[in-house]
Amino acid sequence: MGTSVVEELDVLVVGGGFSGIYQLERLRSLGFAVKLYEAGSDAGGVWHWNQYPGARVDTEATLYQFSDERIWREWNWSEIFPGQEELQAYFRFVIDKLDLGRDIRFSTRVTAAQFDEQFNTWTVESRDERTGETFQTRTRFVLPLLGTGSKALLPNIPGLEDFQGDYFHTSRWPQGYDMTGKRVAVIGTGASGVQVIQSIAPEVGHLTVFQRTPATALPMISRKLDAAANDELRQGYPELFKYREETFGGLEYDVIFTPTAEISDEEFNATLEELWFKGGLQIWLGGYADMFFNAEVGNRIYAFWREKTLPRIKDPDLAEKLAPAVPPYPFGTKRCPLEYTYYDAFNQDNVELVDLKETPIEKVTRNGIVTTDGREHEFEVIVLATGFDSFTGGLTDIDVRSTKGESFSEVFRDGARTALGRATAGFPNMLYVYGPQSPSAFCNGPTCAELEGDWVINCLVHMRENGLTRIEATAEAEQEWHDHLEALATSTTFPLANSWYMNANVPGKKRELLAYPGGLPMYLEKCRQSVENGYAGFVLS
Ligand code: N01
Repeated sequence: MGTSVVEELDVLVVGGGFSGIYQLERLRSLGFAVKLYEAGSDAGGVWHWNQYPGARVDTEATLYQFSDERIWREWNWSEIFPGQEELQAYFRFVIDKLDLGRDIRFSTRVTAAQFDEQFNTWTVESRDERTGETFQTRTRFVLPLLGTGSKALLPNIPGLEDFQGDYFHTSRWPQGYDMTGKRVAVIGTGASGVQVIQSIAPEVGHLTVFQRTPATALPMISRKLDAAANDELRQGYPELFKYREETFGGLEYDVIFTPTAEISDEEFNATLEELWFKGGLQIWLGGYADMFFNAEVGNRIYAFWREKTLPRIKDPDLAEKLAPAVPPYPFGTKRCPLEYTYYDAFNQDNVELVDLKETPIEKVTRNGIVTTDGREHEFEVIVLATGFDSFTGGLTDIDVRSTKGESFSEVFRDGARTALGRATAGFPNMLYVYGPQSPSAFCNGPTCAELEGDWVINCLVHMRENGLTRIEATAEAEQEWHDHLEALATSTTFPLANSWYMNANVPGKKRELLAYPGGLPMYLEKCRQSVENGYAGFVLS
């Protein structure tokens, strides 16, 4: 770290998604010297990075927004599941309305950070992505608010770099890239892949989808919202913002706790039917909670899903690949993508499916992809919808050193370590929101950005009021939190699937559930208890 210090701060917020913007606004209004650095060139966090065709939020806009009345009083949504452009426009509106732009540095990537034990400050090194220049920031606190999807996961396929056509990850989509008439491959059928596939299928010349595990995609069922509909929704917002705290996923609906063993098949199916037609993620995060604890229940829901899905796919062989008779995993243990025309797209003559369970990819050549049956599939474009090194990838990407000189990769060697999902021992004055071992992937982003975020804000105010300059998680609290999560996780069906929730998507990464599976109310209660017990789990000095 040789460059000069250009900024002295109380708090450096890293990342311009919901969590970062919330912290910036609240901390600044409380008189902290705070700035936000964002590697992207524009607002929105994931909504800046994920500009692939068809990118669209899959929780309802009613709660996929800030609870700040100055914003929702004026902002009108055009539909209940808005698209990427609208979400990015929303972020720009928020930044302008709250005059946050003067404290945000876009195109600024934090690359390294070192803690100074003498002054209890971090020295952070950043790079201007446009000029390549580096500079340092000295700050009391660092909040790396990097979400779960900031580090793209590129598949380790031999020959990929030799491919003569274009290839890119869904979260690095070249702006305005024209696919018309091209021969395109999409690898991956998670939430991103499903959205890309259904969007580009009508315009590309030929599309080959490489599927490793079938998705259990659900109908999105959006609806347009005019001014009157927005006015009507606004009336309910204050109550919704309160209600979200009581729900498992921080949403406007909650899971159903009625034990499925106590209800008839008719009632079970009638409820599923109702949830299905409500659309979105309701059958999952608003469905029977039993599915998360009993694979049999998950399989019954899978059977319902399959019955709904099969009639959409004309070719029976293809139908069996996309919606197999034997559930590939208990329903609910992998994220359900939302779709409009995903399954219909496979009825088009120009769309083909390669089942990687039958014929895995062997290599990429200059011209395309070779599968183990010896076939070379020729392409002009390869889309990598292969997901993210979630939960910890954003942190391990930065060369942060603990007080013992260890990097995050070293500290997380045998699994992620945090107290309350809030901080890691050895990294004082570094606090997370929506990070590893918090509800994150199971919680609506804006909900957790605010409710978890309040813990951080209150803590920093408490420290300022009491003349405290250092907070650090204890190793004992980390162990306790780890054991608590593990006990919860082993009681659920999540470990039965190879999902990104389990880290199973990243070769060599410890297999463990890093999203808190106890639901938001239980998590918030743990956070409250920590505060009431004098920030139990943390040493403040
Ligand atoms: O990533 P994923 P995503 N060879 O990890 C496959 C959020 N999100 O970007 O299932 C071949 O879910 C992999 O196969 P498998 C949302 O939380 C939200 O789609 O591991 N295939 C899988 O099919 C979501 O859950 C929204 O066997 C490989 C796919 O690639 C999260 O982001 C929209 C492979 C990756 O799916 C991540 O979604 C989009 C390989 N080497 C995303 N490696 C909305 O709000 C991976 N795959 C709308």
